[in-house]
Formats: sequence, C-alpha cells, structure tokens
Amino acid sequence: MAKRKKAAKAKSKAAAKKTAKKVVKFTAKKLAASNGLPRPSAKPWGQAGRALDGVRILDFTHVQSGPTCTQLLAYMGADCIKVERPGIGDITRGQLRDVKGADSLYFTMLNGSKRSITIDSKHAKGKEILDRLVKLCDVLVENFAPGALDRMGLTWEHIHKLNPRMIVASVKGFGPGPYEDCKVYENVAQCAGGSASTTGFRDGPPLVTGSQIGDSGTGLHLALGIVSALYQRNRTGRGQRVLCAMQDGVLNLARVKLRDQQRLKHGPLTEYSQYGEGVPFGKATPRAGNDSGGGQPGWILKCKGWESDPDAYIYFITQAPVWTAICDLIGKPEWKTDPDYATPPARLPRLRGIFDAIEQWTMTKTKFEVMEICNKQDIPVGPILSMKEIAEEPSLRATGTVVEVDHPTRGAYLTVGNPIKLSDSIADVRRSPLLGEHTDEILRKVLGYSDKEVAEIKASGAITAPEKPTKAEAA
Ligand code: CAO
Repeated sequence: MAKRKKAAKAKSKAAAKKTAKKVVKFTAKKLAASNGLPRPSAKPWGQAGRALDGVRILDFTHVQSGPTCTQLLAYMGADCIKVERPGIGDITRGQLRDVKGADSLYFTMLNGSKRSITIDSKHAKGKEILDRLVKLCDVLVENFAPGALDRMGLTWEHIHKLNPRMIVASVKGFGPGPYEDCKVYENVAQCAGGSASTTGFRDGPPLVTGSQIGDSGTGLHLALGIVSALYQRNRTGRGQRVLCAMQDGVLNLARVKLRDQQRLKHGPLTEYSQYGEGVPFGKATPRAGNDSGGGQPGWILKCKGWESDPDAYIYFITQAPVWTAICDLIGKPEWKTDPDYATPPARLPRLRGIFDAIEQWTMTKTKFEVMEICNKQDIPVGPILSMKEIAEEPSLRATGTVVEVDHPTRGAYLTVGNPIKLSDSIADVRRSPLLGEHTDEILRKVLGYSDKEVAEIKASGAITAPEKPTKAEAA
C-alpha cells in the first residue's frame, strides 16, 4: 500500500514539474510575442501600410482649426471623409481666392489627402445618410460654433447610441465657463490664451503672431487627443468625447509666460532686457520683444543688406559655453576676462551693449555667412528666412515638408506636408478634393447604396444644391 502511495506521489510530482515547465515555456513564448502584439512585420520599412490605415474619419470640419487636425490624420493614413454643404462647401474654398473659379490655397492647403461628399445635414434624407456614416466611421471631428452639431440632431447621445465605439472630437473657442457659447477665430484665441499680451515690444500694443497657434495649434492638440482615444478604445471598446478649446491650446503653447508670471512674485525677470535697462516690472508678465524665452539671452540682429532686404537679419544667442568664441569672433577678446562681461550674471545688465557690439560684426556679413561662421564654432544662430526662401529651399522639398501637388482646376501648388516623420509610415500627401468629388463613390462603396437608392438620394435634394429658380419662376 505504502509502495503504491509512494509511486502515485512521484507520478504527480513529475506531472506538476511538466506543467510548470509548460507554463514557463508558454509565458516565454507570450513575452517573445510582446504582450499580445503581432510579430514584427518582415516587410521593408515604409511598406507595411501607414500608421492610421483602417481608421475612418467623418470629417465635419471647416475653416482652419479642424481641417488642420484631419489633414494630419489623413497624412498618417486615415480615410478622411469630409462632409460639406451642397453647392457651398467649406467657406474657405472661396476665400482669399487667387485663381478665378478654383478652390483657394486657403482650402487646398488644409484639406489634402481627404475625400469630399456633399450632404445637406438638415435634410431628412441627408440625416439618414449621416447616420449610416456614423455607424461606419471611427471618429467624428467637428469645429462648428457651439450647439451647431446638436441642432443637426447629431448629439453625443444619438451618436453614442448608433455607434458606441465612435470618438467625437471637437474644437471650440472656449471650454466650459463664461465664454463657452462664443464663436472664436484665430486672433481671438491668441488674445484670450495669453499669447498677445506677452508678444510684441514693451512700449507697443499687444501683438498677434503670424503662426496660427490658435487654429493650427489647437488642431494639433485635437489630433493627439483623437489618437489617444483610439488607443484607449483598443482596451475599453468604447468611444469618448475629445474637446480642445482654442484658449487652452494657446495657453499650453504660452506656458513659459505663465511660468514667468509666478516668478515675478520672487523678483525681477533677470533674463528680460528690461531688467538690464533698469525698467521696473509691473504686475503681469510683460512683452519681451525679441528676448529669448529661455536662460540663454538672444536678440535679432541686422545683417549685410538690411537696408533694402526686410529679412536680412539673424537671431543670435549668446549661449554661455561659447561666450569666449563669441568674444574672439566680434573682436572683443578683452570681454573674456573682464569681470563685467566674463560671467552670465555680470552680462545680464549689459545685454543691450553686448548685442550692439555683436551687431556691428553681423552687419558686415550676410545672414548665411553669419550662420556658416557661427555654426563652425557651435554658436547657436538662426537666419530670418522669408517665405520665398522657405518655398525655394531644396532640403525642405527633399524631406517632404514642402510638397508640390497638382490640382485639376488650379494647377500645381505648394503645400506643407507632414511635419511629423514616421520611419515606417510614409506620409501620403495628395491634393485636396473638389467639392463633392467623392459623393457617388462614398454612397456606393462605403455606404453600400444601390443604383436605385443613389438615384433616389440624388432626386431628394439631400446631396445637391437647391436649384436656382428660373427668371419666370422668380417673377
Ligand atoms: N448642411 C447643412 N447645414 C450645414 C452643413 C451641412 N453640411 N454644414 C454646416 N451647416 C450649418 C450648421 O449647421 C450651422 O447652422 P445653424 O447655426 O443654423 O445650426 C451653420 O452651417 C454655420 O455653422 P457655424 O456657426 O459653425 O459657422 P459660422 O461661419 O457662423 O462660424 C466659426 C464659424 C469658426 C466662428 C464657428 O464655427 C466656431 O466658433 N467654431 C468653433 C471654434 C473654431 O473652430 N474656430 C476656428 C475657426 S478657424 O479660424
């Protein structure tokens, strides 16, 4: 009996050992597969599709902020279906027109790589088509005035019921609060987000910047929100709302100025040139002209030709580690050891004089000569490049940052390609669509309408502009 018991014990011990071995093997295999991810593709880099392949976007955006976001997602591979009002389309198609009868650059440069379908969202049949699109898309992106989407019947509740996986992403001017119902354009956001009050010269009015930090900046924020929501959806299986307020987006980009606001409580902002000039600070972060925002003082200096060329300037940074090289370059070797100039704190109250001296040197060279000489010495400088120079810069063409695309009605035009470079997801930058160019294709191939149904939709007026009354009818 004892012998039998002993044998059974040994048998079960061996079985347990075998199972444990199997578990270890299984876990190792699983780990090798990297947490459930598929095996690494064996396809050559750039040939395994694009990052957002398979993501379908119902693009209800217009003007600039929303279109910036969806264009970027389209460059990343998403199928972006832009819904536009029949006969009119995105208002920017006709704004700032440079070629008669053709879509403006305002529109074409913000809507590349998308498809266009015209649907009257207030028409009963149009609503039916939109509901079908909601069921088939992953993300709805919109930047209408507050309440407009709800007035179309596309409330969050309605969308979530039709498609619980859908992500609904919106740009609004302001977040919840006293201004939530306001319509907002770029410069309103720059002013409300803290950028304008901290831009410009101390003795001048607040200034807006040419970079569209309110519109394009918020579009970029929204794109990150959408991609994050898509990633979370992989775990939760459900969509969510993504909101980016333009005021918040601008403030996020101007955060160093909120930093300075808090530093003011503890004394003057010593890196601002106003400190060296003995001008007292007020209660709020002041405008700092061309001072650099960081701890390394900088300024814009004239270069050779500045009298006739408005862009013959260079940004020059007196970075501490290369101070001695700067002194030698501008013919002030004595500043290397002079206690008034040798250390960064000693230089702070003398910055204006220092930059005047450097400018005497930069004015003897073109901005590109300054660039070449300084970079050899590791001195950080940046030429003020005009848009003409940027448009013609071969290296920007080579990297796909500036792209020339063809267009059937306006001819070739330049656009900004994807500024975010992914080594395995090569951006596909194509021309913007004509108004309603893909209506038929989307109705049939995406939504599966039959010939008969398409004919009915066309006759209903849901996808076509209302006919203009004839003279006789109007009379
Ligand atoms: N079919 C039928 N109607 C349509 C439609 C379609 N396909 N697409 C849009 N519309 C309608 C909307 O339903 C809305 O109608 P109601 O007001 O009657 O509900 C109407 O067109 C106009 O929408 P809007 O109010 O958004 O447009 P606007 O030109 O008056 O305002 C803007 C533009 C940008 C100020 C506003 O949309 C806004 O504040 N957006 C949020 C902030 C933003 O993105 N600003 C940046 C803009 S870029 O500088």
